Amino acid sequence: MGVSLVKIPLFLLSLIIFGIFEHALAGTTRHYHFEIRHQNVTRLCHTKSMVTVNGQFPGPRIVAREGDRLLIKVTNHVSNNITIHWHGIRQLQSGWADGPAYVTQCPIQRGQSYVYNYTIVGQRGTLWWHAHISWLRSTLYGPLIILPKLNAQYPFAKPHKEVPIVFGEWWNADPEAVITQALQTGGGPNVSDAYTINGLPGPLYNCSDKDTFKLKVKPGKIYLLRLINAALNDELFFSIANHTLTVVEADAVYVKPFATNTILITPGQTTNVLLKTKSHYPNATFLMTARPYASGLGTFDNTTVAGILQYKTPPNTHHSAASLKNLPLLKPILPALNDTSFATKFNNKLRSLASAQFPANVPQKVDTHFFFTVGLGTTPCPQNQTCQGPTNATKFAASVNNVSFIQPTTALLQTHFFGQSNGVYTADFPAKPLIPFNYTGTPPNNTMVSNGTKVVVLPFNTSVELVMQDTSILGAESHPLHLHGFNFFAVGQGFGNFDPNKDPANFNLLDPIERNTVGVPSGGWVAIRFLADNPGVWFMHCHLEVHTSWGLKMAWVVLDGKLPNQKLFPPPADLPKC
Ligand SMILES: *[C@@H]1O[C@H](CO)[C@@H](O)[C@H](O)[C@H]1NC(C)=O
Ligand SMILES: *[C@@H]1O[C@H](CO)[C@@H](O)[C@H](O)[C@H]1NC(C)=O
Ligand SMILES: *[C@@H]1O[C@H](CO)[C@@H](O)[C@H](O)[C@H]1NC(C)=O
Ligand SMILES: *[C@@H]1O[C@H](CO)[C@@H](O)[C@H](O)[C@H]1NC(C)=O
Ligand SMILES: *[C@@H]1O[C@H](CO)[C@@H](O)[C@H](O)[C@H]1NC(C)=O
Ligand SMILES: *[C@@H]1O[C@H](CO)[C@@H](O)[C@H](O)[C@H]1NC(C)=O
Ligand SMILES: *[C@@H]1O[C@H](CO)[C@@H](O)[C@H](O)[C@H]1NC(C)=O
Ligand SMILES: *[C@@H]1O[C@H](CO)[C@@H](O)[C@H](O)[C@H]1NC(C)=O
Ligand SMILES: *[C@@H]1O[C@H](CO)[C@@H](O)[C@H](O)[C@H]1NC(C)=O
Ligand SMILES: *[C@@H]1O[C@H](CO)[C@@H](O)[C@H](O)[C@H]1NC(C)=O
Ligand SMILES: *[C@@H]1O[C@H](CO)[C@@H](O)[C@H](O)[C@H]1NC(C)=O
Ligand SMILES: *[C@@H]1O[C@H](CO)[C@@H](O)[C@H](O)[C@H]1NC(C)=O
Ligand SMILES: [Cu+2]
Repeated sequence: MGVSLVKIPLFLLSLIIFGIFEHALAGTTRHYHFEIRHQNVTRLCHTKSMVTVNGQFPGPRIVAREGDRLLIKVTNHVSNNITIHWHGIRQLQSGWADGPAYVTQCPIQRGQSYVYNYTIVGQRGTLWWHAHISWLRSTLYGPLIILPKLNAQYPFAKPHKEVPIVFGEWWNADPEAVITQALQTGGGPNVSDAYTINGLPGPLYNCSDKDTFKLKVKPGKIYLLRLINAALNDELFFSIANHTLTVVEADAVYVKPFATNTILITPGQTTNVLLKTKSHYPNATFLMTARPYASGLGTFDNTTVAGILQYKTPPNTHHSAASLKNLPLLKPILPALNDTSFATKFNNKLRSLASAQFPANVPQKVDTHFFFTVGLGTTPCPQNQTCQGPTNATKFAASVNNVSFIQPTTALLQTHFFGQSNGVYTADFPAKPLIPFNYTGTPPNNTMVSNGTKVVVLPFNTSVELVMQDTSILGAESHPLHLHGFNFFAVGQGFGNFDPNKDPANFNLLDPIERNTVGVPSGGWVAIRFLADNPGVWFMHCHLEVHTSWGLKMAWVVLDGKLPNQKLFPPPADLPKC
């Protein structure tokens, strides 16, 4: 599939560099080619021609080491406009490679190529890549694995094997048609038909037995599972029957290890867990399952994806292939679909490792405070149309501080860099709600949102504290907010309305979790801190794709600093044009 002549020498070249010169160099340059093409894929007895990278679904795995440079040439052969985002990569001074469409770049149009060029600085762990335009990430996604520097150790037992486990969401229909229709009618989009593990829905769906992910393990070993939630619209619980998982990393940051039977992972988040297999061959086969944590009122896909954990039998044992089949299949018990109490307890267990080698550099002083409401609202139904939003007379919308973001027709970063932002965006994004109300109380009568392409401008090195407050305007709901260009520390969270007089006293400034995507609790708030030390334009949005489509997004513009290493580089020559 799509093995071009150009590809082989480059591939060999990267092998040679990886194999021979890696020992000598501080960082290696790794080349990848992403050819965007259609590929027919069948799941649940439905065949779809889907947009893929290199004909693969899920897409190829990128493996690099901390300190490496990645050069990923993306060539678009399909009629959809494409951009790719490297989710969680800091992109220090390389904002042109970040990827959100119309924020850091114009899309790559059919027949065009763009080389994403960036260095991985001070990060190691599991991240992922995905398309960042419309709903194309439903099929365009894959793991981005950053190994520690050569000879560096994990701060936990060396695993016998490392296995990416990527959760996705499958529609029998074309997801692009699903969101186009939803935006037109103003109603909620049709929910997916299945969840997937590494692209496979598993045996709990009709016509899906053969599409089951199997993890074959040996007894008495430690496996590192690299969990990635690439689903579009659903936070997920995940568990393996009769096995305990030890969480060791979140969003490519080491955490204080803790054991749990079930993990919660929002879209956009990654979690590394250690799975210690049983010391002897067990008398059973085990299901691993995932299904949603759903806090909102809307309908959602409430189905369950399953994979199989199977112990490999050594040769010459009484366990024949036939007897293996007859083993009981044990199923894990997952929390209820609306178990907010589990979600809260789980999130409270996540702490930065905060060791001498991996310190938690929590900003201790704050230069600027922000308070953003996040949640759903409505826009008017156009005349002569019936709409399917609330009361049938409106369309669903979503906003931050009541501003529903309007996507520009040119990229924000370009207009910022060249001083041409006039008429493209305004720097008046509100630092707090213009009209305060009881955010988690009785909903206000007026649910209409305002709109605009508004940004916050931050001087270089501003220390930011941002409280994100869920609203109950159309029902409380957890929102996984993702910030591009930075990791942040989640220093506090709570239910109800944030109280600026009482709540900061309880902030954890010692070992809070450091990450790039955090769940704003349903009917509650989360406080984050970050240092704006990366010049560029940085998108922030809900990682529930439907909320992003409805406008739950905004951008931060971080200005250059004075020193050369505090400035954004000029754009690469092949940056796509609008
Ligand atoms: C997908 O299947 C359709 C119908 O069988 C066929 O016409 C088309 O060529 C296939 N596309 C690819 C990329 O294989
Ligand atoms: C990648 O970016 C670096 C830093 O800007 C630059 O020196 C290098 O030439 C770029 N490489 C390619 C292949 O564009
Ligand atoms: C699995 O867990 C259940 C409930 O804890 C227990 O009864 C059963 O013995 C376990 N089976 C195996 C094979 O570990
Ligand atoms: C394995 O299962 C068989 C049949 O169910 C049972 O007789 C046996 O005791 C089990 N062995 C262990 C170690 O659980
Ligand atoms: C899932 O949703 C369907 C349709 O709303 C409902 O009939 C079914 O009972 C739900 N299943 C579970 C496990 O909640
Ligand atoms: C969760 O859902 C169950 C029914 O599915 C309901 O009885 C219960 O009240 C709900 N809990 C919360 C906290 O909403
Ligand atoms: C609404 O429909 C009527 C009758 O079909 C038509 O006369 C009118 O121009 C339409 N208005 C708009 C705003 O489209
Ligand atoms: C909206 O329209 C649907 C279908 O036409 C109807 O069932 C429902 O009662 C309406 N809801 C309201 C609030 O008018
Ligand atoms: C906000 O609404 C909640 C729920 O109705 C209520 O308990 C709370 O007292 C209200 N807060 C304020 C400040 O009015
Ligand atoms: C909101 O609507 C209710 C019922 O329609 C009405 O009683 C109330 O006065 C309204 N409140 C405001 C502030 O307009
Ligand atoms: C934005 O708000 C203006 C003024 O309320 C309105 O006319 C316009 O239709 C809105 N645009 C969108 C895309 O919602
Ligand atoms: C692709 O992007 C270009 C530049 O923004 C735009 O003009 C064009 O309409 C887009 N095409 C599609 C199919 O969305
Ligand atoms: Cu959301």
